[in-house]
Amino acid sequence: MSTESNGALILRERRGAVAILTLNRPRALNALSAGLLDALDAALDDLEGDDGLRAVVITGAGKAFVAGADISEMAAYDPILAEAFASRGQRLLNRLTAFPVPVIAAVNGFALGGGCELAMACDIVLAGEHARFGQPEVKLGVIPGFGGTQRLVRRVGLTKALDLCLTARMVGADEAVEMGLAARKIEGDVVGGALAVAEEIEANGPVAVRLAKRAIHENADGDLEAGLAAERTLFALCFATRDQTEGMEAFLDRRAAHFTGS
Ligand code: CO8
Repeated sequence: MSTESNGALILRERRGAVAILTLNRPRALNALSAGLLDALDAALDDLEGDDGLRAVVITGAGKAFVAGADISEMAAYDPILAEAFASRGQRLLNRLTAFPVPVIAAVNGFALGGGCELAMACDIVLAGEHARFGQPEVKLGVIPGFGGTQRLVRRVGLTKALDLCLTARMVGADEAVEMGLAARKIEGDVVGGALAVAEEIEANGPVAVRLAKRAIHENADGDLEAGLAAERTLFALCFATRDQTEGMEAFLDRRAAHFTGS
């Protein structure tokens, strides 16, 4: 627990079916303190049971997305506290990956260490013009602890993951997109860009979107046969939904589909 008040650590905004969570410790470049991790967990608790929710956008206040775990808190850790903090962060980031609706990282600035790890735990990473990604932990004499050594390999492959984690160099939006760390570069307002991406998602069948996210994440690390079997099951499940009937009828009638998410 932290002595910080959780109240203002995350700004919450609702735009129709999309929730925007703004990490709000700009004077510390939104560094992930224990209090900020608690506040993010609490925000997810509140959003999780919300049936009208179609996507979540996560961004940072000020010039950073998140400049990493809070170094002033970590400096005094012993191995026991470090393990507990890494577990805490990993559980929270796993929660984002497993979150029922798509989570979009609108990376407005520095996304370093735990910030890069947070972005990678999201489904779609959007890089604003000022985005700077990196895993600079080795500069501090430590290694990534919120999943960076694992998720970065899965996102960009061994060659680039080793490059970033061993040199601690930062990459901008263009290079992040080129290496597959970010899905798209957004010129101008990155949160506006994220809302536009959320709108693209909202136009699709809500149950299908959830199941597609699940099929991809749950089997990303397994073998192909197990993944294909899981995909078949979820594909079949779509045929128990009104959204499937509506989506296919609308296509055949040459009209827009009106999905109900059921
Ligand atoms: N933690 C705490 N405070 C931070 C952090 C941070 N990660 N990053 C920046 N700040 C603070 C600075 O101390 C400064 O505070 P103050 O004004 O009180 O001195 C304020 O934010 C502004 O920062 P700068 O003056 O340094 O701003 P610049 O624009 O000059 O530089 C940088 C921006 C390049 C982003 C620079 O701040 C920087 O290098 N920050 C640290 C980045 C970093 O190393 N991140 C990795 C941290 S380790 C990590 O994330 C591991 C995750 C897993 C941990 C699990 C293990 C237990």
